[in-house]
Amino acid sequence: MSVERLTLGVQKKGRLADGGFELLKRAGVKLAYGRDQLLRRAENLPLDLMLIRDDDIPSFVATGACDYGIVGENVLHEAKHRSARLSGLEVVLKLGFARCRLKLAAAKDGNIRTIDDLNGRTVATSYPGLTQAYLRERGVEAEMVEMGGSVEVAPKVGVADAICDLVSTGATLEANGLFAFETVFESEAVLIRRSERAEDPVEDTAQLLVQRFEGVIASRQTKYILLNAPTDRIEEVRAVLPGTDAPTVAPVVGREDVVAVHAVCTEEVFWSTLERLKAVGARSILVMPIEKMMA
Ligand code: PRT
Ligand code: ZN
Repeated sequence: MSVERLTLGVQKKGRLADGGFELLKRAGVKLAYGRDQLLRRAENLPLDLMLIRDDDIPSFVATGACDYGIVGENVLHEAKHRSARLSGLEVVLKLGFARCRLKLAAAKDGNIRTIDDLNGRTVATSYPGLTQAYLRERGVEAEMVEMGGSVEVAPKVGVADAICDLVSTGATLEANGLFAFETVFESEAVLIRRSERAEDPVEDTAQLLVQRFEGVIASRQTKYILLNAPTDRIEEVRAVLPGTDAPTVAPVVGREDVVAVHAVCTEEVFWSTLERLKAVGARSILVMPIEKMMA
């Protein structure tokens, strides 16, 4: 019996594509070479990627053209505001990349300082649903001016009084003389599917993929630390190690006063962490990335 193939909607080109392909690669998905512009076949799993624009991913998943999709939460929620048909989509997993914030911003030298100043004003955005809902919840009535891109130029050219746009580093706002005064929505890439999935023929592949994605996400921030510590200061060393509950302590041949410590740290290890470890007597400290993890 042939296994049903899972179709995963992925952005064809852009920020979500970059992170999505990296995630799939780290999850062990090998893509077969192909000329097809729309479908890419995985050669080692019953999985096909459908390469489309990120804005189309929610409706492709909702209609069943794709079983699952990788999309920004911003696009997912905006789509839900626009169409009741898309309310049956659910987030399976947060993927931890393409993080950004949808922010209200206005000219630094203008007279808009807070969201209350937006009453009776115009706001340029590619996210009118999210923006309008946020403002209405706070009792602010503003008119949305929908734009497909280059939203940051709207105040300068007189298209709108303020903007609501995605921000990651803030450099675009800065370059256009704008300042952000309110965060409307926080977003990252997510894996989505339809919530109603009676007798799902791709369930096994989906479970395997989700488990591997979880492993990749966990291993991204997890580090393996090796160090030598004075035997009588082991508790102090342990207190400094971030996000570890039970480090392994092993003897060092020929040394009574020193032990070797191995620990998996689930939190970020900073240079300052190493400096604090050194201050409590740790030496020969190594921090190594973890390639794969499975609980
Ligand atoms: O062609 P297609 O429709 O598929 O691509 P797209 O142009 O719509 O998407 P793309 O690749 O730009 O973004 C896809 C998704 O990435 C978005 O929906 C978000 O979920 C996420 N993302 C994360 C961002 C950003 N960060 C981001 N900084 N999307 C856009 N930006 C833009 C923003 O609109 C602004 O113009 O980058 C500029 C601001 O960046 P900073 O660093 O200057 O603050
Ligand atoms: Zn798009």
